[in-house]
Amino acid sequence: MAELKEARVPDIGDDKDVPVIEVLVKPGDSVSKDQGLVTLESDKATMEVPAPFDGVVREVKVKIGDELSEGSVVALIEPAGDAAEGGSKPGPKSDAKSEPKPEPKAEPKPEAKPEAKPESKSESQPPKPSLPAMNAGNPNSPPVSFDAEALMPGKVPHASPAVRLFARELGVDLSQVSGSARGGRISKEDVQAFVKSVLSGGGAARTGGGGLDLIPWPKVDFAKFGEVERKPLSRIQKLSGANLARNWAMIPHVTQFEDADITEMEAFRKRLGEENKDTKVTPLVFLIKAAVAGLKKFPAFNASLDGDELVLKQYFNIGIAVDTPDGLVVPVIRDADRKGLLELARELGEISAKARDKKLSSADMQGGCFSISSLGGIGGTAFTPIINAPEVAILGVSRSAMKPVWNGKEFAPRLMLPLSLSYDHRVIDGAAAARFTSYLSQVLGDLRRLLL
Ligand code: CAO
Repeated sequence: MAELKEARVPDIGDDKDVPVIEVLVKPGDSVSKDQGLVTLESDKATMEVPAPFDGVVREVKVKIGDELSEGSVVALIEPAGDAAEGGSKPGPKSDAKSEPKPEPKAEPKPEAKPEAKPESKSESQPPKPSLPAMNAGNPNSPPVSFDAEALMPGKVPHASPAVRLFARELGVDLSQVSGSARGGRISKEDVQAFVKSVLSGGGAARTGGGGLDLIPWPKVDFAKFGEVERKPLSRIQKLSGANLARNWAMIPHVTQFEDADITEMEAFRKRLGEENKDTKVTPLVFLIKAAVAGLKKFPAFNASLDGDELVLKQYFNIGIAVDTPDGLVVPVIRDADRKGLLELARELGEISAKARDKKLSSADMQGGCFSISSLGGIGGTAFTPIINAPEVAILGVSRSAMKPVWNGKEFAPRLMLPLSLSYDHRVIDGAAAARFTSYLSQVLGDLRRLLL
């Protein structure tokens, strides 16, 4: 066997520890130069790491979920003939977390973020030459990348460049295919299943309501009716908009409402705030604690759908929706079950500040199990939050208010907190949702229940 050479992650700009979301090759596969080996997805872009030369894959060094940075070794490839000029020799360290190559770069750095490609247009056109093709044999060449800016609902189905190419070859319109991979992403298997279903006659049923046969978005010349100003959406708005639209369209949402009596909790919160003047203790930290207790008691709420399986998580990471001037972001508080109220309050302050200063990394927003969207500081009596896929439920919190509550003898003034739990009805039944919100209400009404 000829000497094996490493395929490494090329220059991917400022991104670090970017998760692998797809492994596109396996040992024994023949690959040609620039063919995608794995797909990486940061919060900003999806990109394929290309093979630096023609050859046969002998070993794949990474798996889905590994986090890679520039220089990480992706695979060992046996080069085919002379085409191997661009390969580098295997080094002693070749795990997924291996750090960038030591040798200084002789050439000036290529553009860190390649220009966005309008994927929607390319769907029906032959594939354009990829960026690595312009930089033949250089393992530092930028990966094939399409900018997440282009991910607008209705325009671009969520799929990697390799899957897009595969679909184009089969003449499949990706907007007709449902994605079963992480976050609704369309995999090669989804395209194959779609083709099979069409060939067996199942596809015809789609026009009878199986797909989203939507009429086009209304095109209106608003200026005809009065003065207007045009303002581009921020990057965060585009990204979160695409995610929200997909989640709203794909998840059968139901929202369960409940009021929690937080009169005693509020008195305790105020005491805690007075004793810890340097820490802002808001009702949200109690909600995080109550949510964790709920997830422990009702494990289906701490789950994700993966095809025909439910992935039940044994960790308790809570996403918090944070409103920023540029749009909505959801940083994650990790291991919330192991943190006390004050620690949670401090961490909440830190991540909110980081979010508003645009300093959140993609790692800060990953790994969530369940999200809380609190509008309580602003107002409102109830709302229907959209589930943050692949989570299966989200808790909306509105503003607490003093209300007369019948205690069996008389109406007593109680501080009531409105809760709105949206859940994925494929995973959670209405009865389970009602039990979950009742439990949250009991815990918030009597915090001693957290000790049970
Ligand atoms: N009822 C009454 N008062 C509440 C409350 C509630 N449910 N929740 C918070 N408050 C109070 C707080 O105690 C605080 O009062 P003081 O200023 O007197 O201390 C005030 O409202 C402001 O709280 P806050 O918003 O700064 O802090 P928080 O911990 O409640 O929330 C954060 C933090 C980051 C979640 C919040 O600032 C935020 O961004 N919320 C918006 C989330 C959002 O946009 N969700 C919608 C998603 S769908 O589009």
